[in-house]
Amino acid sequence: MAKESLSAKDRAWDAASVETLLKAERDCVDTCFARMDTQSNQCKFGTLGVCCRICHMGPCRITPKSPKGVCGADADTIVARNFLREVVGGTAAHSDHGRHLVLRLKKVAEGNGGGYQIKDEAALRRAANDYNIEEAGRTKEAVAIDLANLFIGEFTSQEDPLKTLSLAPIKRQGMWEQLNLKPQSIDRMCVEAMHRTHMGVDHDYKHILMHAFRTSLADGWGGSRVATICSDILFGTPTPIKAKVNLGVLGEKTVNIVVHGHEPELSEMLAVAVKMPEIKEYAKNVGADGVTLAGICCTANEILMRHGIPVAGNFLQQELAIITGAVEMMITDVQCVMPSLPDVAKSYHTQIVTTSHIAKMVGAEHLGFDGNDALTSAKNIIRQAIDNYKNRDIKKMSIPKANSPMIAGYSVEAIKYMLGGKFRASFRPLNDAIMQGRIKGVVGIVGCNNPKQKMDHYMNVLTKELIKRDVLILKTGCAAIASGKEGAMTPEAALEHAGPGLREVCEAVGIAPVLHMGSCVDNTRILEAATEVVREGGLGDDLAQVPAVGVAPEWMSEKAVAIGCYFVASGVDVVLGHPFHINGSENVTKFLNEETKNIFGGSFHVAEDPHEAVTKIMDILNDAREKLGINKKAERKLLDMKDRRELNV
Ligand code: SF4
Ligand code: MSK
Repeated sequence: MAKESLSAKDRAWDAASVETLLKAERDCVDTCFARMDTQSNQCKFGTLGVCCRICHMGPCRITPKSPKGVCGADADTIVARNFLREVVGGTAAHSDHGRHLVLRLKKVAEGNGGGYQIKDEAALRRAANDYNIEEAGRTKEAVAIDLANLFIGEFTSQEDPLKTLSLAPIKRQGMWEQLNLKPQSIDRMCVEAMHRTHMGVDHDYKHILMHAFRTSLADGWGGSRVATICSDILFGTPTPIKAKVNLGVLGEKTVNIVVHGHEPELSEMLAVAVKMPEIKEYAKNVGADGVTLAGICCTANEILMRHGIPVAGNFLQQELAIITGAVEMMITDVQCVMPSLPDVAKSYHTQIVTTSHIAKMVGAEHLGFDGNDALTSAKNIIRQAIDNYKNRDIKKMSIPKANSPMIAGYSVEAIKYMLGGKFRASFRPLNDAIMQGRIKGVVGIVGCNNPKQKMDHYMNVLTKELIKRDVLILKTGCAAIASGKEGAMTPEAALEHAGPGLREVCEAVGIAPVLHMGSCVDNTRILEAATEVVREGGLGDDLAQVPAVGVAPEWMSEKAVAIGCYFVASGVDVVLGHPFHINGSENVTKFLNEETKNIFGGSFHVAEDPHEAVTKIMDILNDAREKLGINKKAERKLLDMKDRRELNV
């Protein structure tokens, strides 16, 4: 029997979404929230992870009465195999995104960039140095070709371990070596994982799960990291930038184009094209005041971070954006795009457009994006959207007012600069603040939202409670957008909500207590920041020692599973707002939620209530502080001459 329908207020946290959900009901439009009700009796075998359809003697389902599949596989093997396949899905998605950018970088360096350029030469030279590529005295193109070739090797190498692993703290690299956990290459890890999980290959659940961690490292210290590096080189390393977020960013009298997905190549060009006089003129000719380009999900985050393009919403708002009746075109690329969009759009005038050769939808128009002539492609797509403005039905239009200001653009470089200025850019002030107890630790809150939970509620309650307790928050993906909507991403928010220590630091540096670090692949920026903290000194020599925790409160995607695994394999504890599909195996659950702590220094934890998560997180941070011997608030004392003489320095 379907669950009783929830009210709009029970489904969503922010006013704009509640308002638009009510409009969806009035317009009789089906959304993922309503479909969640019809799916409320979700398969318990799937939930427990004990359904196996890997071979055609099955599908087999494990129950107390039938504890083994036809081949003899037990719950441990089946649950572990299903888990590994999820990690492969996430790793493949992030890494294929990275691959596209590597190939683009190579083309640009070879002079066939299709309108793209090396926008951030400093980022290129920094990366070259990180990988020991000679750069002094060489042209940027020559350096970029070497870097792109090295990155291609990260996907294809057969024997050598990933070179990107060398960006991790030395101690962690040694641990991976000892555990035989260094991935040979991204593609090999994914292929090997699919082989291992084929019928009749790897049956030892721990052995399978260790490969899940190895595969995830090929994501976090491979494909995702490479994606972020290439994006920074091609499109610029983000610096703090102001923008607005929520459905209220859509214009009443402008042509509204919403980009949605993950890859930044097309959206970067759209961001350039909408500013061109010929496009503005074209929009005027159809009676519009101009073009509003806005984003959903991580394509939004990419162009937000570099151009300050407004964000219309996060994952669960993709259908709602169309339901405003004000969107002329939604341009999708890859990942997190609901196949329901063309159906929703049938009730309005919105054109749904797919652009990636790997992602099409029945009911959507495919306008293949030609990366080799990107600006022309971008302009053609925008013109088609403008042509659709005449079909907007004002009677069906209702744009919520709600939108909030936010500051985004916190790359690691930008944070260093904020902390130390141009000449002394470093993480030292952050390390000092953590050591002195003004900041208790750093928590990365990442991932999606999910109609199983009230949208954004857990993320925002958790964020508020943690900043109150002097915890600095780093955010990416849809979690970052949730905080933006909540108004937590402005320096003023620090004054209002942060604890006294965190407030003091935020005021001195001029940052918000919640920092937007980018898209889902940019979770690697969080690891990069944690690595900088280790390098700076005073907080241990490995990521596992830093008072830091990762949280995925409302996650839904396989990418989140891969991200969680590479955080844990890097030594960082990860709190999940709802469990993986693993509870059908006590052994797998115990391994992931307990035993990994002894192997990596970090493990998974589940807290279905945000307040329970706060307690868990503070315990983990305090435990780390205790072990470092910094768990007392040091009094800051101004030294007089006598004190200085006694210090004998
Ligand atoms: Fe069943 Fe084994 Fe085939 Fe899975 S691999 S479907 S458990 S017979
Ligand atoms: S977009 S993976 S819903 S965070 Fe990166 Fe949001 Fe999750 Fe997609």
